Amino acid sequence: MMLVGNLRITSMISEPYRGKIISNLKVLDYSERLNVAEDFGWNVHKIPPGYVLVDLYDYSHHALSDFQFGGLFLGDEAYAGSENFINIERKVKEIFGKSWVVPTHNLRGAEHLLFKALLEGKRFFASKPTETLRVLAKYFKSEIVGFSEVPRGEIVYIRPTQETIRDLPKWLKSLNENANFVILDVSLIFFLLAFKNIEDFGDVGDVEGEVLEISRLANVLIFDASKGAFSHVGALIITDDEEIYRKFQSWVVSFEGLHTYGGLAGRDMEIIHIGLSEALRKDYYLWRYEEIGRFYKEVKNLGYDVSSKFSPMGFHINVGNPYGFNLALYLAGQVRAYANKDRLCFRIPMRTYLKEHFLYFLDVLKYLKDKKLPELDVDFETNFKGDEVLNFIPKSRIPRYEVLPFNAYPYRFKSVELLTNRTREYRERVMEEAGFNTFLLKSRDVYIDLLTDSGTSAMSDEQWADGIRYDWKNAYEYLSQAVYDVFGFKYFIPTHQGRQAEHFISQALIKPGQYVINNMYFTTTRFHQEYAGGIFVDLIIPQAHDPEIEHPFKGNFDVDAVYSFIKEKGRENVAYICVETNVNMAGGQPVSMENIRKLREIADEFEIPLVFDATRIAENAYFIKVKEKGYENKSIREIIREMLSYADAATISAKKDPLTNISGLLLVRNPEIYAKIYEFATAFDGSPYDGGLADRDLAILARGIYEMTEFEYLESRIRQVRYLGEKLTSLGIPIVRPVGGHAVYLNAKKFLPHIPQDEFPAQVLAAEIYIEGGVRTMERGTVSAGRDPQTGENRKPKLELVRITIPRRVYTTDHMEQVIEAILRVWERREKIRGLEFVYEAPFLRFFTSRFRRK
Ligand code: P70
Repeated sequence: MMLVGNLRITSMISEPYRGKIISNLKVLDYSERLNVAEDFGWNVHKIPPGYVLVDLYDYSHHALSDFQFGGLFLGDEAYAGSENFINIERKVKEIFGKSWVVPTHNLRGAEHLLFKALLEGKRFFASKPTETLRVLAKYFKSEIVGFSEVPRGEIVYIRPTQETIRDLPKWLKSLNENANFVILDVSLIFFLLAFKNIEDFGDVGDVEGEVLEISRLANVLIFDASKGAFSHVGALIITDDEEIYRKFQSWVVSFEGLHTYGGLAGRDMEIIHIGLSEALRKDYYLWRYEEIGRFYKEVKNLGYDVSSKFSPMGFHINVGNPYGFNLALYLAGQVRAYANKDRLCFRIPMRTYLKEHFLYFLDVLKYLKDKKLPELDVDFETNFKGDEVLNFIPKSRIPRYEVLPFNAYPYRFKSVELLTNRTREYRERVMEEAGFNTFLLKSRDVYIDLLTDSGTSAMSDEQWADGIRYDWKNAYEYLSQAVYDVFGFKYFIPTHQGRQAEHFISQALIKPGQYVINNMYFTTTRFHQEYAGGIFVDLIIPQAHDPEIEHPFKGNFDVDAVYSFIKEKGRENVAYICVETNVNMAGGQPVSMENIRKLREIADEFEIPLVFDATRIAENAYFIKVKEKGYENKSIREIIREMLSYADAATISAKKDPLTNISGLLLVRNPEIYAKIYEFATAFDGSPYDGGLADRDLAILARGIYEMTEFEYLESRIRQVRYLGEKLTSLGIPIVRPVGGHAVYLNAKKFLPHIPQDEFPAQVLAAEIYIEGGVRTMERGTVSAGRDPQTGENRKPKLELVRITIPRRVYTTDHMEQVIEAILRVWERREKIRGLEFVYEAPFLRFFTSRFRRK
């Protein structure tokens, strides 16, 4: 924790994972919430999760890791001798040191078998039995006895808790010495030990060693995989005693499934196998402690009567009317917890929600602090069966609540990629090995990868579903519909990437020697214009070249200059005007609708085409909506439609705004041009109906085109970028102003004024940021600009920048904090940083592969 001026950077620890697949959240209005609640008998527990924004009802809906998701497809669905089971056996032996494993469909399944094999009709001692164990004990006429003294020669069941975990080894030893038979529930053992160690000495410690030691002291272990192994189902019974194993084996086949799958799909066993490996990673426990701990502290600060401690799965508050409270939570905030007797439990799923979701939940709790709650009666008419199915009848009118604004991320993580944080010394070494070029780092050595927003988005579950569902032919039709609905174009071809679309349109429209007028430049766009024989011209407003000038539409053309240029050169000498939306190299700066309209007038007057690079058009439309007069009440889709209504053609790298990992588009108005690009597509890309892409990628793109127009999504995305930029500014760190759409650009000239451009200040700055925080950024300065072909000297661009590019739906605000911390550390020692010199200079696009050393 550190203090900077009056700005406190509180979180030096962020999620050790990033989003891989997201699930969109849908905000309902008040009357919809009322309807839903009524439809489900005013019992919030019964509401399907799809209608809930932040769902703390059940902790077992974790996000799977990407490897676990992959495991879905590695399920060996054979009836007997499954490969996945063999994997589990191996892992269990490694972790718990025991050889015999019986899988069951979940913990209840495992507890059931405990009774059949060991406990039925018997008296046994138990510490903190689960609710289901109590129910089964009744059913099997067993007697559960609590104990404070160590018994002798008895069966003893122990479910360790935070209170008992410290004494557990001692306790187990004396139970052993007194010849007891010990059944130990190890579902939460990693978490409990890790939390204990964090509390005692601030670190996770040697949990692996402790687990081995503890398991050695028990006869039978049971393990709930939905808690300890990030799974959704499944449990394991583990023992080293073959005779006991045989008992379980004979019962498992009667109640669960064969002893090598225990009522689980092969894929679920694979998820457990991979989850067991992940349980050995320490960084998650530190994060989990932080995540729950700060939510707990804030709820306590609000004055709620919280449980004395928080556990690895959550905590509870004591309230008088938990069911009424939960209903109020739903109506005011579309959130819920788990109501139980006299308490409300916050059961927190793992790797699923982001900090803002918890902050939002806190808003709702704060709002409800002294509000009247709905009074509910149980409706006994509806065949009372228990908390999860009963209906309520409101005793009186349900109070009317305000709808609190939901300004958290409008999605949650469904699958995550685990990240590895290396030590500073390690990073120092690999950065040097990579020749101080961030392009040459291995991605596995990067903690937070902000190299590009291109192809790095997390797809939604709907995108995945569409990718699987649509195949040849109907995928193309789906895409045609999306292109028409959102962009308003009938003629288009998909391309494998944006640069191929640039290739085709340049070839179709440029005659050698003609000018092409642009707003600043993008490398690939400019390359293809010049490759087609065009002469590149930049007529962006002059303010765009000054990082410090605040201008709402820094991507605008200098329209007077455009007009005079065409007038002077003659319209036959201008191929087209190329409008880049949210200009990348200027800092993600938008073009205004007014500017576009004027360009259209010029294009009409001279009869030359207007071509868009619409790669980041949704983000541009967002800025028009929030900054330009007359657009406040227009939807993003309407704004995009209007922008493109002025276009004769558009190229799109769909790896950016349209939320795909691969693909591009070329949209054209004129059927003759379409005929031309149709031919190009056939020659260079694939068929004109697929652009050389897999069919699934067409469907994924179609879905992404719709999703990118959701205002709440764009708002949360741009807010994240703005957060990073504004916080850096408040710390005095020089960036390109104002903060743009997809990235924050550090002004390296000002950051490192003592390093001349010939010694590559932006290059060295990017390298130092990696070394400090494992954060990868991209140089956009002298190295990228290359050499002047005439003089052979380094070109010295006005903008010497480091681009910090934010992938879409992947990183969290806590990650941003970590990025700020890394940059701040470099800032504090900036005067000591030296420039670089080439070790190897690549002949083309030298920024990709050149190597450097410190001067
Ligand atoms: C980036 C990427 C790609 C891009 C773009 C605009 C405004 C077209 C394209 C090309 C990737 C990149 C490319 C070259 C150098 C560095 C980085 N921009 N127009 O990171 O599209 O990549 O799909 O062929 O930004 O900004 P594609």
